[in-house]
Amino acid sequence: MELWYTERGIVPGLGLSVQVSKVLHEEQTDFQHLAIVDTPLFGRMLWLDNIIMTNIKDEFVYHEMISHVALNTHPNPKKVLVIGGGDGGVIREIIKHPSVEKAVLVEIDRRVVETSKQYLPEIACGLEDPKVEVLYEDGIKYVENHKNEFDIIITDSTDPIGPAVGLFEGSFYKSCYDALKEDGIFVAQTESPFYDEELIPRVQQDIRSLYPITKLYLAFIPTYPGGCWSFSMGSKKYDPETVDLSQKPTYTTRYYNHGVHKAAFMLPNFVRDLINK
Ligand code: AAT
Repeated sequence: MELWYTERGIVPGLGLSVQVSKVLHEEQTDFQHLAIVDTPLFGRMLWLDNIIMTNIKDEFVYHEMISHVALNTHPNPKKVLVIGGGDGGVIREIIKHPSVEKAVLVEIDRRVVETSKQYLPEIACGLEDPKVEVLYEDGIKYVENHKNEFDIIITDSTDPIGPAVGLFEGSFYKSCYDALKEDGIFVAQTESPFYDEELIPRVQQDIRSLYPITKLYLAFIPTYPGGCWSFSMGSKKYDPETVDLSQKPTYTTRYYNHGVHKAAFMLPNFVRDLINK
């Protein structure tokens, strides 16, 4: 008998099914349902509340693109904050940058970090680095209590349901703005431009009301609905499209390079229309 897991719910009317060869772990944490499964197509996968979070096969695209675009736009990022991202993939990319002295991960659900370390060491490997501090609390509260501290803030959050709803609200974006230094950069994963026509314009407007430079960029992520995924950026000083990347190394990346950095901001017309709404 074949076992299939289906992601459904974030896009009404759409199901995304993956064949599962083995269920390694399932539990109800204090915040969400967590599953680790092996699959023939994507290798090991992390699911939260029946939604695909990450997997061995395509995780590099998301984790590189949410991290390196901002880290290579800022001339000297030293202190970086990640909200969510308990699997550790974003942290692994951030600490590739030699300028980074400290990376703080604020994850609401301790069990995501613990199970990722146990079952997904390829992704979680950076979490033990001495530059990394892992805190278990609500990212919304954390940013409210920090001012003028970070060069970069990255929101690697679940979809806007459950504990992540507040991570897509104007008051959270304002707190992040205040937690950034005077030349800081904010990046968030902001869902599918094809399926989430309501969220992206709203987030763009919120960011535009705070930052002089507001951008949307895209990457191709096979296991997220639609395959085309968006990231929203607010920058106080540095423009990611005009930044000179020629002196920046590309580190050991499989998706990100300087051409992709610039190309990611070239938006199809239907996406341009969304951000100008
Ligand atoms: N690296 C890709 C994985 C994720 S998981 C996002 C994480 O955000 C989860 O571990 C969840 O527990 C955490 N989270 C949710 N709300 C909060 C909060 N308020 N404070 C801190 N952490 C939070 C992203 C997957 C994207 C899926 C797209 N379909």
